[in-house]
Amino acid sequence: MGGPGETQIETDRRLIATRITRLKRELKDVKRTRQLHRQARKRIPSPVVALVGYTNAGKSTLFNSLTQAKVKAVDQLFATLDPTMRGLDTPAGQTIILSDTVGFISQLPHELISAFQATLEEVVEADVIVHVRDAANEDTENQKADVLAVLRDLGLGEAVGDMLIEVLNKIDLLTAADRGALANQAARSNIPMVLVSAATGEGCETLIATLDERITEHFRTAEVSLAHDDGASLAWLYDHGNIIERRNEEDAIHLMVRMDAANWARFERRRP
Ligand SMILES: Nc1nc2c(ncn2[C@@H]2O[C@H](COP(=O)(O)OP(=O)(O)OP(=O)(O)O)[C@@H](O)[C@H]2O)c(=O)[nH]1
Ligand SMILES: [Mg+2]
Repeated sequence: MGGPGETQIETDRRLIATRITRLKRELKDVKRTRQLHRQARKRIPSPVVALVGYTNAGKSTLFNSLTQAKVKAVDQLFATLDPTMRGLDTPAGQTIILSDTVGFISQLPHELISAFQATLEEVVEADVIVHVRDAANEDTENQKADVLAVLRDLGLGEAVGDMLIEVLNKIDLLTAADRGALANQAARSNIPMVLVSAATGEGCETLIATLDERITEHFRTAEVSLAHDDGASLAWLYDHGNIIERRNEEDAIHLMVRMDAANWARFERRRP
């Protein structure tokens, strides 16, 4: 407790100040490890799926339920660096990297905003964004608006386009009628919407199938052959795509490249 004469408000202020200092320190650690594993990840040709959403929506629970019992080789790269990334093998035979993120909160204390945004760099680099929502929370629509506003601030408004998936979590807490209404809404939605319960695992298979579908549609793997003196194209491909395989042969450099559709189109335009 505080010194003699300290009022309750003063005590509260002091406790909050201590808490903010601690959170700032933790966020700095997060930022450092993320820089490290981002370098590690450059070597892994797998799409990254970021779970984003309001605080308490169930992102970490979903992260665990999607990846449990599936410890992948790629994890060895991350496990010690950052426990918030884990590999997942899908039924379609793809490996995806799931990334758990810090939840959004409205009216974040302004001292925390810049530190918080640093942790969201991860989201900007993701290939797919899964917006996890607490469908059982009465404030769920406002929370959604807040999260979408943050995504827009990150420059991820319209650009995210078809790589945004909405997950309506905690359906185990809903009445059958509410579930039915949500299922209807999901069926009419422009963006993929999946009903799940991270707690019971219900809907998780559908979610993974949806991820599989999006990623398969979006990314294409193809072989590219470059002349040995075409260093510019080579650098461009390393920058924009994932080089899965590289063979330097006498006639040319042969690459297996995985890239999204927009970048393939850009690459075609670059070629004479
Ligand atoms: N009933 C029910 N509870 C859930 C479900 N998913 C998560 N929860 C609970 O919701 C609370 C928050 O879950 P978390 O996974 O920690 O939420 P989060 O989105 O990671 O939260 P932050 O990390 O703070 O952003 C926990 O008490 C979970 O047990 C669900 O599907 N059903
Ligand atoms: Mg969490």
